[in-house]
Amino acid sequence: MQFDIITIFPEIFSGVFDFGIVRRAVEASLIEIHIHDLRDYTHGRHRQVDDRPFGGGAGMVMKPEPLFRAVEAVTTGVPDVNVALLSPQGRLFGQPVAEEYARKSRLVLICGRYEGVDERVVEQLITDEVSIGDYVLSGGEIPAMVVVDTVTRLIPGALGCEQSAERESFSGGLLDYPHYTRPAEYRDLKPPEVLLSGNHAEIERWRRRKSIEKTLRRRPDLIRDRTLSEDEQREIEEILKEIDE
Ligand code: 9WO
Repeated sequence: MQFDIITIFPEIFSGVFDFGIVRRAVEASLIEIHIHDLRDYTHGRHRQVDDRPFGGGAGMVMKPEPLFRAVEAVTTGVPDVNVALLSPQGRLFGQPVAEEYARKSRLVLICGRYEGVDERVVEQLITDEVSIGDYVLSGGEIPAMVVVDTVTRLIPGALGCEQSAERESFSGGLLDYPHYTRPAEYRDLKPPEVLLSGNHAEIERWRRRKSIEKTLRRRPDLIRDRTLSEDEQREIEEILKEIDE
């Protein structure tokens, strides 16, 4: 996967991709991350990327010409490329959208600033408007980092065998189960016995159950929106009875 990020603040990305799984994915050539300074696509001495809004009002709007030039420079000759604008007006970015992007070979991420981008850019260049949540930020750069991180983890080979994608929180649409590590006793606090039992079938059952329990308590919407197997339905009925008690 090649990510192309278009921004007026390229320095924001210094260092953020230099750690952990994303760094390893770059080193293994599983991904490439190209940061493009929008000002490099301006003409004229002022390198102007914004201008006053038609119709008046506060703030500035990102001019269309640099964005058209930048997107065309990055996408020319590339078939089937998603051009995503990070914006609070977009479709909510969640694990399903991340999985869709992880199957592509290219993704262009446009980071808006000021009051937003000229609507002609949205209409002509953008294939996806994407929001990472219902809050207003100062720009699309942090959301772009979120997209790169989330999508990278889903690219085959990006996670070590220790951290299999299977185990991921949300992979089954459920929340994660609780984790414990050494020491086996700390200030009189002990992990659940089953985790020390060596009985791997029992451990797996316990983890599944904790996942479902936590999801039912904290995010029942995630269970409602899922298609459940008969086994899962039976387990949920059981847990619900216990929670009632
Ligand atoms: C500002 C604003 C003020 C009052 C009412 C609505 C409003 N919307 C915005 C707005 O969208 N400002 C943007 C700031 C303009 C483009 C870049 N900015 C941005 C992107 N803020 N938040 C995001 C963003 C992107 C993806 N997911 C979550 C937030």
